Amino acid sequence: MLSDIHLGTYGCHAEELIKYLQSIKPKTIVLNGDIIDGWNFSKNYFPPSHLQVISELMNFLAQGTKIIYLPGNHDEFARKFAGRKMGNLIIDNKAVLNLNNKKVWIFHGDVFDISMKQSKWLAKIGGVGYDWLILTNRLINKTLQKLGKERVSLSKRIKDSVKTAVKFISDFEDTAINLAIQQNYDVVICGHIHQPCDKYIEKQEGKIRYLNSGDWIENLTSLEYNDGEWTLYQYQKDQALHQQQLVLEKLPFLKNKEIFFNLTQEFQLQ
Ligand SMILES: [Mn+2]
Repeated sequence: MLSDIHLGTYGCHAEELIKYLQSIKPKTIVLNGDIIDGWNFSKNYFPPSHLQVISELMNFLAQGTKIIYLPGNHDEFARKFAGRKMGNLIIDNKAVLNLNNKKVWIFHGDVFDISMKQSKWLAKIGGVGYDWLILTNRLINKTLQKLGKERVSLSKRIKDSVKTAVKFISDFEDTAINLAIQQNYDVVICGHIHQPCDKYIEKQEGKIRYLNSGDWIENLTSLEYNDGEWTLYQYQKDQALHQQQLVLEKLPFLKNKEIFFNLTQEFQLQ
């Protein structure tokens, strides 16, 4: 189970992920959201290593691995295909699995994140960069001043939200845990908050195991299910894989010019 890969952003550790993907032989892969970062797609940053991650996933599909793709908020365009199946690929909003007589509930988790939904534009600006934000802020304030209105501070709002990040994480986990207990699940698995986790919680109302697959920007983690056991994989602790050489795809990725040539050569266009 992988989540929050954020292909198409500078932060994504695609090369490490390729090594990891080449080292595993899964029967099923759950992609739990924010796999491709659509918000940043317009920046046109998509290096060969990022393409190869998609290629590796396609190889898995071709070899018979089932992929359950649960889109997140950064790849929400794919949510339009929820409930669709294409060979071994399933796209949906959530997955409910029965593993070893345990009811497992899997979803990305941005559904809890109402504050971000309300200020999605603010989160997007945050992704573009702080400098740009300050410049925009200055411009807005100049305009506001001209109109005789009070100044606003967008950057402060973002800083404040960083301060509350710790609270945000525990709120997120609590919400997921309480809901999952209420709905009689044994295990609940999320992504979204980029905070890998594996913990058992016991409350009066019931008990639950909360898992989070982390991300491939900072933590480089995944969740593995083998012989009835969930474990948290951490690339940073995997010395064997660190030493392994990166095997890049034998097929060279085509430049735009070559793609155009291949496309047009039979048609004698010119
Ligand atoms: Mn997310």
